[in-house]
Amino acid sequence: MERTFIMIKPDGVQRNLVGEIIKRFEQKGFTLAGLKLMQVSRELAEKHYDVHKERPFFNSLVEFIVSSPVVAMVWQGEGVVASARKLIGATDPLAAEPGTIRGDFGIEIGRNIIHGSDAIETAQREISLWFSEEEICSWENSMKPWLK
Ligand code: FUP
Repeated sequence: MERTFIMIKPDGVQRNLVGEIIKRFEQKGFTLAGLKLMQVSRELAEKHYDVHKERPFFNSLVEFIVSSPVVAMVWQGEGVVASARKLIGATDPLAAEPGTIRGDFGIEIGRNIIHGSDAIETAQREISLWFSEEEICSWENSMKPWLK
């Protein structure tokens, strides 16, 4: 079963967009497999954004992620990694299409509301970084036929 890691960033949580964002993933037909509100440690934020550690925005990005609670989630379903990226929209909210989460709710690249894994391998790395195995529900014996 394909899975992706989604994080509602501090701005999305503070702006009360948690329900709206979860609703969009639910309505699309994906299945929630893990969910927690958490205050992120600097160590976790730095590991998560390790790929950007040489970029000029790295420090401000880490500061932002640790500044206030985030909602970490695992969503699963057929094609969920690429589909979540479409639901989320372009990195820069001003460039993101209306109808996407960033296109509908954001303006600033440094306050772009939500993170979603960019590839299947990245999703696996991020899920194991943020969640223990016990925190993820498999749904194996409870799948309804209309959920993929
Ligand atoms: P995305 O995969 O769309 O979240 O985008 P990236 O992995 O390229 O960037 C990760 C985060 O770095 C973005 F969500 C916001 C931040 N960022 C900036 O603040 N400035 C930039 O120029 C690029 C990214």
